[in-house]
Amino acid sequence: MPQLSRRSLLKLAGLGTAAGTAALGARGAYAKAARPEGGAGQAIDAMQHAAHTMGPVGRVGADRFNPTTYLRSWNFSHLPPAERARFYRETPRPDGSLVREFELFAVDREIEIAPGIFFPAWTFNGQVPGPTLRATEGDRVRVTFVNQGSHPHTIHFHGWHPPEMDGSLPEHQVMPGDRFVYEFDADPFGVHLYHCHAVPLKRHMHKGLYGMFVVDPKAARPAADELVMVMNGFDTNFDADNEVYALNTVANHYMHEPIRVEVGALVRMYLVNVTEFDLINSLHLHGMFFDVFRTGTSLTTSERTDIVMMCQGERAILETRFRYPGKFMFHAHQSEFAELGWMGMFEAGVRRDT
Ligand SMILES: [Cu+2]
Repeated sequence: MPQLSRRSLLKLAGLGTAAGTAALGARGAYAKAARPEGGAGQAIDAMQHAAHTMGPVGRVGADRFNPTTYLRSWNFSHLPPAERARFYRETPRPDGSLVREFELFAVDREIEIAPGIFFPAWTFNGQVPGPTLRATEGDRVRVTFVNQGSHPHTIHFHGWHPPEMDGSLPEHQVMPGDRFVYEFDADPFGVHLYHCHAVPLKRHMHKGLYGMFVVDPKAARPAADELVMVMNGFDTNFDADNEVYALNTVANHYMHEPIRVEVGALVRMYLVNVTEFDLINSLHLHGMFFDVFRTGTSLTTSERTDIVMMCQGERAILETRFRYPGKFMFHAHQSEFAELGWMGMFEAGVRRDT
């Protein structure tokens, strides 16, 4: 079988221009018949062409993992109370802090990352990224990890912890069918991550075993509309190169379902880069600037910009207020990543008090 480049694979899959154009043949014919005469009609055709040269055709099923729900969910808050209690419990301590107990399991699962493109993932709790864990500085975090997968796995948390909790050494491997309890104090505050640290690391990472770990400062940050955003990519033909890129796993999801925010309200984005195989990834937001808090470990912004670049494992908190109503595009500023799925929209609306 001839070697496929990631470009030709994507075209076959309908993500690129060739198959996408064929799939849109009927729609193109309709547009042609309906278009008005003259320059304006040509402009509309040009726009339609531009629109279908980027991004997948069709939609990904959202019944198993919905990136819109994932955005504003942490500590299993998206689950009904009884089900949530199976995976997350909190117990107050005399000093006012909490013991936060989490149940995570590794399981092999095929996930849909672009319309009709299924990826044989290794997941935490059946989803990629894994569930977002959130604690307050000084809380006790206790994570019971059960490996229901087919390979040895671990959980490696970023943050302060003793060496036996690091999940990185050969003796830390949790074999299929085994369990391990990770326990440490949440420190420092910031936006962190957790991921499997079994070898080969890049395979275990890119297969989907990662998630966000947010630690809030004891004196809470100002109230905001908070969003969990993970930049990731998928090597669908296992040639150590990504064919699909996304924010929160599903290529172009937020193009179809823009992230709704409110004009004037503080929006806080927790952003992590877990993209494997590429040295960097980035987020660029159109039409505005945002404050950057690198690793989220300071309450003072270090930078005001409209683009932030990150190595794998790097993360930041981004804060902004939308000044104007309407749609604002955001995407990786590596154009190739954007065209292969890492692109989305915000839609800012004006609140109407009723
Ligand atoms: Cu692993």
